[in-house]
Amino acid sequence: MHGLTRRHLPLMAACIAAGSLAVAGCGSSSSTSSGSTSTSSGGASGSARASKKITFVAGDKGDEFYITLDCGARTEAKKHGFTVNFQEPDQFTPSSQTPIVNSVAASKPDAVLIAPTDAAAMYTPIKQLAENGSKVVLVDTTLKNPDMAASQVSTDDAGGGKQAADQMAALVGGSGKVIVINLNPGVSTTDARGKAFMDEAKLKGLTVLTQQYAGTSPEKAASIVQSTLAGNPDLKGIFATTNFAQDGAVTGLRGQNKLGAVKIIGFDSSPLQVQQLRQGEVQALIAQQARKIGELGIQQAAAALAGTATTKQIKVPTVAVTKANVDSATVKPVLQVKQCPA
Ligand code: T6T
Repeated sequence: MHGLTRRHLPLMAACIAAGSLAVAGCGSSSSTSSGSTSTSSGGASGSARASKKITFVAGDKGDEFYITLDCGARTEAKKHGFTVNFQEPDQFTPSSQTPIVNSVAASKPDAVLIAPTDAAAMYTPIKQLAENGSKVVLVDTTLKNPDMAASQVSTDDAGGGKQAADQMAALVGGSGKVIVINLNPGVSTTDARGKAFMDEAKLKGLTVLTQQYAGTSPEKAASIVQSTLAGNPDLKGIFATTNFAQDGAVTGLRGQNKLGAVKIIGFDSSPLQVQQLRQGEVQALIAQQARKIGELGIQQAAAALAGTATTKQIKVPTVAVTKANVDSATVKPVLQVKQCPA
């Protein structure tokens, strides 16, 4: 979660610097009051570029994946002299994200980085952003029709799902029952992870019993695990496509005394997920390079604003993390953080 210092002080400074309360996150409107803004005078050489305002609309609040992506965006934005305003919907749902997008559209930032919470339902509000004059870069998730986007920067989610299935097959010895606990249907990233896992798991000889959706509720994920175990005490593995699902899977297995006996592979690398990996409750994590996605997102926004060529689609590879490599120099930089380093 964000601390008060990070959230409010830079926001106030940026609002004063912007000389306007109309900047998203500077006003008192409840839909934008969770925003934080950082401004840097370094990097840009006094050109018009220095005044560009970027807003990053995350998928949900307090989610360390988006916090880490925001850190990468801020680091890159500094180099261009851009400001970044961070907006977090309360829930990972179109109904929570849409009012924020509408409010951001009204404030007309130069560019918006956004992670759509639904590949279809977020089309109209995001199209409106572009029609209001903001350059749009889709980060993390994307839309079925990304026609308004200068670029889409995401993880290679299908590659990550396949990687998870390969690891699972190795962990359970090439056969046995596994399940997938997913987020919500219609989310581009997690849909791709789940599908690729199931396709590859079947090829590897595993039996995929079911894919079920727990939203962002660890409690729901825990109850999916418990009810699956009731009918399938020989369950061998769980693929959790998000941190929320992983947390619930750990709770569900703990309740049945099955931690370690049933293997868990999680997606992402939040501090809690890493702790569960270190404790041996989870056997592997498929980590995203959230910082890198933020950096690339800003680079694409900068190109769009400068009128130079953008790359329509960028896919960033995942990194497989185990207890054995979690402290290595390649893995450490991809682990998620609760707040950006000072
Ligand atoms: O896994 C991330 C993100 O990539 C996905 O699109 C939605 O869920 C998360 O935010 C969970 O941290």
